[in-house]
Amino acid sequence: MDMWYTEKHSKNVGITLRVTRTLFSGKSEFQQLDIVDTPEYGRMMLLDGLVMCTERDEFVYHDMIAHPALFVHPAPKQVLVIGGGDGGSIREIVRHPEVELATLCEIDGLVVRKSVEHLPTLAGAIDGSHPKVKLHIDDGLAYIREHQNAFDVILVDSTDPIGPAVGLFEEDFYRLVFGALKEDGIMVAQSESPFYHAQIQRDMFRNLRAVFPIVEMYQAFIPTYPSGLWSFAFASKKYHPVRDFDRERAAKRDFHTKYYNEDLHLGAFMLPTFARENI
Ligand code: AG3
Repeated sequence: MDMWYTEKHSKNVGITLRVTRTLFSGKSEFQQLDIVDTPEYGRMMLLDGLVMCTERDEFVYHDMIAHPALFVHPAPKQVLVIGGGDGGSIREIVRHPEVELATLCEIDGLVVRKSVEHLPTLAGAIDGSHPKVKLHIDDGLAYIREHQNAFDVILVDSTDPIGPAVGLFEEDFYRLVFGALKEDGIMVAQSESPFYHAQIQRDMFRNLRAVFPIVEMYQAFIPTYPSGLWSFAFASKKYHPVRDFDRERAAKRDFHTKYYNEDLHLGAFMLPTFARENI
């Protein structure tokens, strides 16, 4: 049988992938979770029908959500990920030798369990065995309310602002993140597609600017996400992502990154005009 899955990106456009096998399909108390195998992109995770990651292109997203902030902050010791239950962000964070503890706060325990079972290349660091990783199955808002002034870097690895992630795009949440960061802390949040999600970006960056003194957007090319042009918000108390970037330190990193490098770090903050105008 010929099986294909389509995620609609707008009323009239979508992405369609051939699917060979369903590894898991089920509903948690928060959302529908599906993990399927595809010949072109390897295993793929969907939440409520939206592509979260594929084995073939997740390196772009996870390099880019993690490394820019971790190479700008001079001493990222305590790092928190909100969301990111597939483990890809944590996998990249623990490669930084300065990191002492990487905490994952994911609302949906099913996502973590099924990622460990079916997405081992992503979830290897969240299977409970990594000495630098702590797992909390909890609501991100509740967690940071209890952990103020605790983190050097916070990554918000959320879904689109529908379902359980709505609150992660609001000003009240950014105020809590600001408080959960130490006095020179940095937050990075995935910030949707500049091509398809202009209004979400406008609202999100307005909310961020109401809280953080430094707010910039950067981009990455992610083939399986709407339009392929994806973005991240860099919100910071002290360090600017370009002016305070230590190019030498990034160039001397002792681990391989398939997407991120010290030149791309700077290039990613250079935006096309239409994207700049969204924020
Ligand atoms: N989080 C960002 C997913 C947004 C994709 N949106 C979509 N397909 N409509 C991905 C989680 C990876 N750790």
